[in-house]
Amino acid sequence: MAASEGTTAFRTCHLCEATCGLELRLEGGKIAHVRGDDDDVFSRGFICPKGAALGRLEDDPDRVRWPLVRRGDTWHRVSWDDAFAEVDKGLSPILAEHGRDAVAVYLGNPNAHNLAGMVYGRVLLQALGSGNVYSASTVDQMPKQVSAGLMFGGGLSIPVPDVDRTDYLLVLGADPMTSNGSLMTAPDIPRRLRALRERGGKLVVVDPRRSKTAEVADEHHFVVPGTDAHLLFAMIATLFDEGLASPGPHVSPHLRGLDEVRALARDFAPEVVAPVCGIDARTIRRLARELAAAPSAAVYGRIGTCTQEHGTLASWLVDVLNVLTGNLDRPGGAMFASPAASAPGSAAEGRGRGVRFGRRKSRVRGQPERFGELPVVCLAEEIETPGEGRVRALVTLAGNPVLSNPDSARLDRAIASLDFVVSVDIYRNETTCHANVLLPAEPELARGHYDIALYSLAIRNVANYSPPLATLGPDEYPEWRTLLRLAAIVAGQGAGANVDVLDDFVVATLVQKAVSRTGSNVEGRDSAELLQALASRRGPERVLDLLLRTGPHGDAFGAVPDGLSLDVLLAHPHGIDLGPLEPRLPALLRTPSGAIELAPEAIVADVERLRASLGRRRDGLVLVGRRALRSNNSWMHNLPFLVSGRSRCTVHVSTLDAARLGIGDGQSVRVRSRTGEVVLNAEVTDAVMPGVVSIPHGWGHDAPGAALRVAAEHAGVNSNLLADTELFDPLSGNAVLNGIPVEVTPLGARNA
Ligand SMILES: Nc1nc2c(c(=O)[nH]1)N[C@H]1C(S)=C(S)[C@@H](COP(=O)(O)OP(=O)(O)OC[C@H]3O[C@@H](n4cnc5c(=O)[nH]c(N)nc54)[C@H](O)[C@@H]3O)O[C@H]1N2
Ligand SMILES: Nc1nc2c(c(=O)[nH]1)N[C@H]1C(S)=C(S)[C@@H](COP(=O)(O)OP(=O)(O)OC[C@H]3O[C@@H](n4cnc5c(=O)[nH]c(N)nc54)[C@H](O)[C@@H]3O)O[C@H]1N2
Ligand code: SF4
Ligand SMILES: [Mo]
Repeated sequence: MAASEGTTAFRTCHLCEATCGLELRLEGGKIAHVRGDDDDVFSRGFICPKGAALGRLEDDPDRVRWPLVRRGDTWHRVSWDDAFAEVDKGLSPILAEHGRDAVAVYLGNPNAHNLAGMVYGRVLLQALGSGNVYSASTVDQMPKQVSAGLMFGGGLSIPVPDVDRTDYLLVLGADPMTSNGSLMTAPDIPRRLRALRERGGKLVVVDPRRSKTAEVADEHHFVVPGTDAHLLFAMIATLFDEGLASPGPHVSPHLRGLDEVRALARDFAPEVVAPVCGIDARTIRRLARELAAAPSAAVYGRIGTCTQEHGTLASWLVDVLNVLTGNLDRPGGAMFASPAASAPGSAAEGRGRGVRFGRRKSRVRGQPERFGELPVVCLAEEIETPGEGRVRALVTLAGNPVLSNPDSARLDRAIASLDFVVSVDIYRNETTCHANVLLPAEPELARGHYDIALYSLAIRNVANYSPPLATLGPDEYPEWRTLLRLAAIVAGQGAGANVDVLDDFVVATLVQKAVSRTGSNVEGRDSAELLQALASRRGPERVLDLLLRTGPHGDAFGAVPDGLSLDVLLAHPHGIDLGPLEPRLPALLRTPSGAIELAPEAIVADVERLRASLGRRRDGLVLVGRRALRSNNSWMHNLPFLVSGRSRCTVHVSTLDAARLGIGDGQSVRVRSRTGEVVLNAEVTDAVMPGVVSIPHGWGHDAPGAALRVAAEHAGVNSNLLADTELFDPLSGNAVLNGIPVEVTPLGARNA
């Protein structure tokens, strides 16, 4: 249903994980005004400045509107057919001569917010068959995926805090008041946190910065970056010491490894941990007791607990604490969503193959693959190091690794040295300026939207589909078709393959899987009948319809009369609320044992590293990040509406350190790490812990080849010049982006 002039339409915001409903005023095919949709079943009118900027993002004159081919430093507009022919010419000889691994792929964050990326990104990866798959996951949540995978058997079996019903929320390393939540889809976090406190609940934040979330909390504790695992272990030790560890009748029968955790925790007594993490032993004990005593409680960790040297251990201990306080999988605790669009249940409910890592290893460093991808800390060396299997070409899909990945100066040089780069992106930015061929996505309004990924991490079960509100212009080509054409090219079918045939094949394969899976709601059905029922659609919508209908709330193609389908969602433009989260154990488990693995072997083996760090005291400064409400990683800095005002790309220095180093507020300073240095202005503040400095990521928009006029005027510096590919969490391969040793020098000071 295309909207006509001067109409109101509703659409889920795709810009962050909160999935807010937007009410759009459309005029002349453009977004004239955006406000929060009061009737959205999930967000009830909430909106943030990014959502409000959706129209400006669509109309940004710097957005890439047609395919571009680069020859040297000049860019040429070409037709779509010529662009794909160019890709074929670039990639096919490399594949033929050097094999599949010679072409790497980097998937950026917006793929998780985009139907095309969710459905067809995987098809492209399969067609390519390269071992060199990288994504923003290893500068983000990989530690949580690894810990959840080992504990529950699935990399997306991640418990989310039941914010609306909990009595006690302990937040570590997350600032949802700014980020609007992550691995926790919960639109309007400000209201939800307010409601928590109004019903007598308590909010405690552990963060080396007094974040926006810390400001609205009952309690905030500074923590030394990278020591959350120590702190959590000490809380666990307290629970055991005081006889408070009590997983509850619902979870206890499905638990393995409790005694092992008890034994491991012995080395982490609060008194031992206190000087390491910077939180005194009495407070640690009290927090543990409060968690145990609360009628319901949830522990939640995010970027700060993931992108650090003990990321997997910290992510694991968050859920161990949820288990030990009886809060896993119960209302008000940490629960699992039941997403409407998901693959049908596996054969033996409550048991599975679990997760296995390291089926292949990176060529240079021998880093194991996890969930089919290698850590981005390995990407530059795989490009630079000569020999069999070297990466010679790169496909970037909605990613900006030159700003978002560690040691970015080196990565920038490495990408520039490649034989061929093709990028699918909406901007010519710091990364995509290296592309030989740059393929734009269609305008957001010209495509449908459904958050397949984010609803699997939502604090309520919700389903909301947004149909396209505009038709494609003559130069516009849908991203899903682009992904399939790239898949055809790397599969050796040439630039002119018939995408519709490929798409039919993709759907037929998925249908076949659904009907042959034991326990699915269409088990044993005739796949031709199902395909027929889906036949009125194609592309992502057809796949979505299938996932909805075979999902846990689905209509099973008629077998469940009130069940969901895409048609049902179309009749509900404000979404369908499927209710609060419900307990899902033990059916959700996919571990080989059929139990929750509280002490997985790989994780237990890494505890030794944590124990060894107990004696360590940092003397110098360490760098952490931060986000700002009006930013979205690296890519929304080209909208005046979002970047106006004071520069946000400053380094926060504590009052104590500033006095010691002779740094004044607003003074220019140099921040140096092992890998690089940046020069920027200091903000002297009590909101950051002594010993810690903070710089936001996603800035540094001064690349000569980029075409971001507004961002270039607000360039800032790239904090990832300071991040080090040698610093990573060994269990997940995730980069350490918080807790990087740095030196800070006021500029002009005589003694550096
Ligand atoms: N130091 C430090 N570094 C960090 C972080 C940190 O906290 N500190 N955070 C990390 C995290 S959590 C993440 S997720 C990563 C993000 O890392 P990346 O995903 O590599 O970077 P983004 O800045 O999200 O870039 C997204 C790209 O997608 C493009 N894009 C937007 N919409 C579309 C679309 O619809 N289609 C296509 N094809 N392209 C689109 C944008 O133009 C942009 O180029 O950064 C990480 N880097
Ligand atoms: N406005 C805005 N919203 C966003 C994004 C954005 O760029 N801007 N990015 C989106 C993306 S991709 C993601 S992944 C999410 C991230 O969502 P969040 O995790 O909520 O993001 P941050 O605001 O970076 O919060 C991380 C916090 O961890 C703290 N921290 C750093 N090191 C440590 C540590 O060692 N221990 C502890 N306990 N805390 C530490 C930092 O000070 C910071 O306050 O946000 C999403 N939403
Ligand atoms: S909070 Fe996220 S989903 Fe909601 S309007 Fe802002 S950017 Fe969009
Ligand atoms: Mo992220």
